[in-house]
Amino acid sequence: MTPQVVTVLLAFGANLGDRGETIIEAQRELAMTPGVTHLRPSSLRESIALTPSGPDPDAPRYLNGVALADTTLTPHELLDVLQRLEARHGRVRDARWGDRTLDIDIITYGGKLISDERLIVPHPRAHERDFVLAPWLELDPHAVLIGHGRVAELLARLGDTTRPITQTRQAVDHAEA
Ligand code: A4P
Ligand code: MG
Repeated sequence: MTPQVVTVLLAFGANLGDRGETIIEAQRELAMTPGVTHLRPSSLRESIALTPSGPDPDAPRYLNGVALADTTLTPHELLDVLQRLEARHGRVRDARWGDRTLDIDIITYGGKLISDERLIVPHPRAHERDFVLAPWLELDPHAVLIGHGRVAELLARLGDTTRPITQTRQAVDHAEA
């Protein structure tokens, strides 16, 4: 039986090290991962670090972006791949929402709702994050976040504090595994 192909939205964030290089390299590796095809990355934007006590202008700034991709991996297989990529790029898990070289979250997995001890999808905080919604809107002006509505309206309500970076849009090899 042919495995089902699902379109997913992944969010990338980094505020330590060479942030842009790390994200682009991780996207390249992901595009070459068996079971992942047609990775379509957004541009990267700079954002103020959001910490458990609110935005912190003194913390290292983040680069954030998202990518759509098609996958035949199950949600948990995909999470395993993403966590291996984070580890390979020096991610250390200490404080919640702490500074990091690379964070990759699953924002949506097709139209599926998932809630277990490892995975909550759609990502429970995506609707309140301009650094997720703004690049998503760039990729898909008609995007809808399950349970919250149109991404354009969510972002308009929230306001967009992210800043585009001047660096030209990253080229990711659309390597088909
Ligand atoms: N997990 C559950 N659902 C998911 C999902 N949909 N995608 C679990 C990925 N992982 C998911 O994540 C903790 C656990 O969440 C994982 O082991 C996985 O099983 P983590 O990456 O180890 O830790 P974290 O990222 O610190 O925790 P959390 O609560 O997921 O944080 P967020 O909500 O991702 O926020 N500020 C700016 N400007 N830009 C950012 O990108 N990111 C964060 C992290 C905070 N502040 C930020 C940014
Ligand atoms: Mg995370």
